[in-house]
Amino acid sequence: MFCYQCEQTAKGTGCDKMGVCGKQPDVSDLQDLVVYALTGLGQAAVAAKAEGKAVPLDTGRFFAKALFSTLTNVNFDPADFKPLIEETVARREALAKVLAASLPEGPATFRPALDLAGLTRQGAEHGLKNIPETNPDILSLKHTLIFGLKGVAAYADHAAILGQEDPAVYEFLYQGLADTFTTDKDLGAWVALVLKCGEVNLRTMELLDAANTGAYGHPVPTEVPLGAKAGKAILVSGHDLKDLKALLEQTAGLGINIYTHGEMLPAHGYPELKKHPHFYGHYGTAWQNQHKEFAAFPGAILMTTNCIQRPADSYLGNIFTTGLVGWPGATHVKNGEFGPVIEKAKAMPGFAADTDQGTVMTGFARNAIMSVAGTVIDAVKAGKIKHFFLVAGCDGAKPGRNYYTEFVEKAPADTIVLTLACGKFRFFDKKLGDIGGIPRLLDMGQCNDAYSAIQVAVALAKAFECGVNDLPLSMILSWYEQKAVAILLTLLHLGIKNMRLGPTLPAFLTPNVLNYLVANYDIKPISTPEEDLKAILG
Ligand code: FSO
Ligand code: SF4
Repeated sequence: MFCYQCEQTAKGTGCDKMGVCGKQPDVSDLQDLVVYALTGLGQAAVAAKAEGKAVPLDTGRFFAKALFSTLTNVNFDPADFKPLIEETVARREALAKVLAASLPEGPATFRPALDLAGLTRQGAEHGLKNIPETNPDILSLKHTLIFGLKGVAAYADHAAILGQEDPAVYEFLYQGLADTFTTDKDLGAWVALVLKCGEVNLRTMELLDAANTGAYGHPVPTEVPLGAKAGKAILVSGHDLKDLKALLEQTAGLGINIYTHGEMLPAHGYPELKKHPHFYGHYGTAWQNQHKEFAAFPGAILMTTNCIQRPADSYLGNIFTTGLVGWPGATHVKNGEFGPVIEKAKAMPGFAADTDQGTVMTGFARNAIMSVAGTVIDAVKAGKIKHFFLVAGCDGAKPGRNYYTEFVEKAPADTIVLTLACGKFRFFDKKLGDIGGIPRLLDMGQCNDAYSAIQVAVALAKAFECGVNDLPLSMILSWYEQKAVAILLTLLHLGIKNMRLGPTLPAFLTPNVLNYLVANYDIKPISTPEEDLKAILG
């Protein structure tokens, strides 16, 4: 195995014995084989387009799902990858049959082994290091593109689940993976292709925004209890709002309270979700704390997407996976049929008593912020708001991530902190007060709601008649997995400069590629909160 797709990669260079995330070598090799097989399907789809032949829309949907299953902390179950590889090849063959041209030797002619052991051996021969490329900088960009495409695939899958699709997104997924097996593009063309991935991701996040707000309404500012209510309980983690909605409907009137965990917190702001009286509160913090937090939860736990960690034996029997998530030994439920989760919650003790642990606010997505845009703009003009910080991205276990907590604590009282994704759990319950009625800490949502932040930044730039880079706005980003890579590429595509990125820089960027980003975008690693605040606020 060799994997260096996420921030916590071993020694900052790559996991090659076993994943720091818990991914076993066989799963890593099988995931590489999924990507290899998808590359072949991508080549077939590109060839079909060139011949004017249609690629079924559901092939795009499948492609996104299969790629999503290889993201960090999504699926650790080897058995789940065999059917994905077989379906990929079957779909490729169906396309190959109608093509006039024959497909090149390689991923497009690959024949999968018949059993899991054989597939694992094949996967070991088709990893990231086996992609045809002699120039290390171009190889770095090819890997960046693969990881960015994984992020796009995740958001495309979420959007498709709620009925929002754009064939152009799927076409880019096909083309992007197919291009990793070409050798005719120079460094400049590869930089352009990687930035194009950011552009396609923006479109994908736009689709997802339309999907979420179309199905559940625009989020509204909402106070969410952090304590518990006496009674039976189910905890829902991940990003999938449709699963949450289905569970809320299936538990109506049963006396079971539903709690969010991790990235599901912003779900409390959606009118069509918050209307359910038993959608109670939020439990716990970010994904890397689940061992401790899940072990103490007295009800069933449902993982809808990443980030799952190896469940401790004490709660393996209470945790359920759905969608693309998998863990060997954890019960997987399909098609929104949550009966087993509900039965487990009924059989478990639930919370014995009410506990008060305060509240947090969420629901400050673009619509909510735009509705007070006039007040915000006046406060900036009157000098009451000096600066905005977007402190956003993922959380993780590294101690260096305390930077983000301290940064928010030390941000001066005349500044506003916008946040999104699971990195917010480093400071989400801080009471930062308000500026003329505008809360100083605004939770805009999940990682995909970076779309909301971009829309707000563009609207502010318009109001102040300047570019986004000229606004009193700084981006302080934390990254962990491949959705964050896709968002970073979107910000680069938009020409955003001066971003600060941590806790460490991606291992998959070579020094030359990094230098290019520094020279053209002034992107910098985080230093200390004091130094960075001083440099930003002058
Ligand atoms: Fe976090 Fe995990 Fe949302 Fe990621 S829970 S780390 S970027 O999957 O998706 O922010
Ligand atoms: Fe290592 Fe991250 Fe890959 Fe897991 S996802 S194997 S931690 S680089």
